[in-house]
Amino acid sequence: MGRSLMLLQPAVCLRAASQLYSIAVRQRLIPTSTAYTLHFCGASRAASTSATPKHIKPRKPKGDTHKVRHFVDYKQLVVRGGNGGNGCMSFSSEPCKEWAGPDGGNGGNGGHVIFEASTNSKSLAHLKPVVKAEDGIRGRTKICHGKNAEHLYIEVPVGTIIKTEGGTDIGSIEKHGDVCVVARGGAGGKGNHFFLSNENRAPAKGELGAKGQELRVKVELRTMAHAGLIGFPNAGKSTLLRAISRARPKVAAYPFTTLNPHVGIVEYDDYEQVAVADIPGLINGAHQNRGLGHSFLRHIRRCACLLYVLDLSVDEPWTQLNDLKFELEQYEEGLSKRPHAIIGNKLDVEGSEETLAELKARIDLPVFAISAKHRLGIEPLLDHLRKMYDMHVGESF
Ligand SMILES: Nc1nc2c(ncn2[C@@H]2O[C@H](COP(=O)(O)OP(=O)(O)OP(=O)(O)O)[C@@H](O)[C@H]2O)c(=O)[nH]1
Ligand SMILES: [Mg+2]
Repeated sequence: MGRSLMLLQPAVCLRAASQLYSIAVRQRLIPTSTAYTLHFCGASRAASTSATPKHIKPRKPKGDTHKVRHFVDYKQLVVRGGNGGNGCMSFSSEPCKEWAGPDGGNGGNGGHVIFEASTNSKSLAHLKPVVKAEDGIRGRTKICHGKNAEHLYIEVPVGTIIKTEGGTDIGSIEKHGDVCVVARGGAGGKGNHFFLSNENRAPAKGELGAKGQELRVKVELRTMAHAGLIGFPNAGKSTLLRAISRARPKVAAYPFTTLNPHVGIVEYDDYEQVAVADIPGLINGAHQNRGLGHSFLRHIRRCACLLYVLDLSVDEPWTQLNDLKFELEQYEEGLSKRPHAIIGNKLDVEGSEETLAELKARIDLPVFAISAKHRLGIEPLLDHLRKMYDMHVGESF
């Protein structure tokens, strides 16, 4: 058999192999996408040798379900430690030892509520409004001590800040694996056996378990995304986020379509991921709580870089830029001066090229002219985003 195979001509072997392959594909033994996947991996490796990492298109197609998940970066919760178990008060009496003495066991300690930073957790959406750790088990007769309750560990993203209702810091969690005890469990009560002494041979007291700590806390994220899209309503922020990531914020032709921030991930061919947040539209007077007010100016504070999205289809987009910067500055001094880039959107609209030329003449910063709807001019913008990310992310802000 081996000798006969060796005698076969290479061309015949190739033909036989291709026939076998086509039979296997037809019978679905090999997925038809294999060839494509191999080609894709080759392309991405070839690209990664270039100096600036390139943006790669999402590999998985977007799902066809209409489930939209928005990003939660702030929550108020009630946190309760577990109560301690009660100590037992009991006296032992056995057939041949009638006054055997006190035998009440101690109660177990209640569990703490502990927040643990994890890189697997990205948002605070999973936190329930009331978080309670388990109670300790009560003590029993025959000196049976109650079991201590397990501590309740809750995963939160790295960079979570925990404050009391009044604003006093409880703790902040800065790196993966760090923990912060938010509410302590109560200690278990002592049983009457604990109080046995030479002076008191029949202690008739057992302690109640202590109550667990109960607090109302505010949990917030220090960083929401590496870059935030900031602009007036209808500027096309959500359309842009849809074009560059797998996120699916709602897009519609009326203002305030986006009411909660959405975060999308832009991937590069060196496997770096840059998070971009679509922040609800700002209007004049937002710093005085007009429109959606302070709640989303707060989101902007949590972005390392800002991307101002201007609408080139309006008459004077440069006034939009000044207004946006003014609002940010009124909310927090220096906020508008964070590393930023300016995007002129809706380049496809008639007359926008003249507006763009005037915009460029009026401001001394480079403008990335794009059409988010038709995905034009996206590549240079994503290259610049990566440069900003490499230069500025990690700076304290
Ligand atoms: N012609 C054109 N229309 C666009 C472009 N980008 C967005 N639009 C349209 O502008 C409208 C508003 O887009 P959105 O992405 O919802 O705007 P937004 O900035 O997220 O608005 P809010 O969520 O209300 O703040 C939609 O009708 C989009 O189809 C573009 O590049 N060209
Ligand atoms: Mg929107």
